[in-house]
Amino acid sequence: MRYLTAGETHGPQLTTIIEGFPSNVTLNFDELNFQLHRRQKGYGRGRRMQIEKDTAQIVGGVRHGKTTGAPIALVVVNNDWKHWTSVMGIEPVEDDSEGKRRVNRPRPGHADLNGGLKYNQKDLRNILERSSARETTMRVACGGVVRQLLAEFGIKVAGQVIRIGEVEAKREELAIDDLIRITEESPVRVVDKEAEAKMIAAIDAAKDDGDTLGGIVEVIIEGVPVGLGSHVQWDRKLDGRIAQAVLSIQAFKGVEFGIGFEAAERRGSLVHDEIRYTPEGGFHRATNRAGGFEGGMTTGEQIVVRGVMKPISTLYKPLQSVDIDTKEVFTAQVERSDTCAVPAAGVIMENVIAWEVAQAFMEKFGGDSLEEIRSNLASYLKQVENY
Ligand code: EPS
Repeated sequence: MRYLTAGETHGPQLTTIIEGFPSNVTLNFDELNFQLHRRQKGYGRGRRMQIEKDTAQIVGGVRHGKTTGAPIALVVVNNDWKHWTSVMGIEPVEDDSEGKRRVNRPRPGHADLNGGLKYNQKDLRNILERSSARETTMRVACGGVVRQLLAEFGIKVAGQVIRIGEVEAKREELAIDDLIRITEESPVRVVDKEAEAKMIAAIDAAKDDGDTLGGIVEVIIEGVPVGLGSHVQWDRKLDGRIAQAVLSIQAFKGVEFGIGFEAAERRGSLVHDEIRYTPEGGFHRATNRAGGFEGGMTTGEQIVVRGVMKPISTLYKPLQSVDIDTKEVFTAQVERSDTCAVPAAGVIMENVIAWEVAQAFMEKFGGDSLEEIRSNLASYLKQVENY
């Protein structure tokens, strides 16, 4: 399975094509749009999210509610486009140098300057329009499709925010369904109510100061069979592929599995998970410090991934930059933006990880139809059971 996305943040629409998705999966459109809706929520977002009401139009690969095995094409229209038709028009213009909301003072931390130099663009808008996290709408749409395949096999995905700025949420052991329910009701997607209030206050304070906040998000996937991914080749290690997917989310700077970076401080005896066996449960681990992976393969325990998001780089009280025309010192350009997008980034992280797991699932159990995958999985599970 693979997908690509296209489209600019203030262009007419965002587009994606999913290739290799099996036939005979019933697609629930509300469930797909629910993922898009979740991504738009979250305390700390700017005014743009009041303009957009993201809804996916399915324009290929689905007939009478079911996938046919053909590429699935999805489109999300940008409502804001109507305010940007002259700035972002596709037709040639006589003079493209003036008056088109040109960006010439790159924002520190953004793709602006590197992209401008690399693509030889003197209007940095040509970089920011595509580097914008608006693009994640389509990655979440892809997640919204593959989650429905995973759900057919009892695989569940949850996420929670565990830090915003200096505020850390207290951890609680929860059943995955409770985690999903509680975080869905929280404006910052946390379980800990005390931390929730402090996070909201911290976002308000950053906003008042013209500043931004980052944080840490945790994603859990439950119900994954043992043996997705492989130790035999570097690019088949599924934890490595998930890490790449997480770091490809705009503003993400770090990723860890299970106890993650803490493993550096502990002795091996307090890092590795002892192996157990029961006739009913088969092989399993006594703990899950590895976060669901050994040798680049799933262990069958929960996949536990954390990602670190830096604060958004568009600051209303901007840092110093250099004008690309005059080379003189100026403050960076101010574009409308969010104060904190960590809760939304959590939804994005859930969905990009769901994609990687679904892709590895398809590699292992292959099949062009849902029925074929079911029979491949059943025969593998029997092999594991009789091992
Ligand atoms: C973004 C800037 C803001 C965000 C945007 C990402 O958009 P605008 O420039 O239109 O105000 O709202 O996020 C989205 C539009 C979205 O759908 O998440 C940026 O520069 O990355």
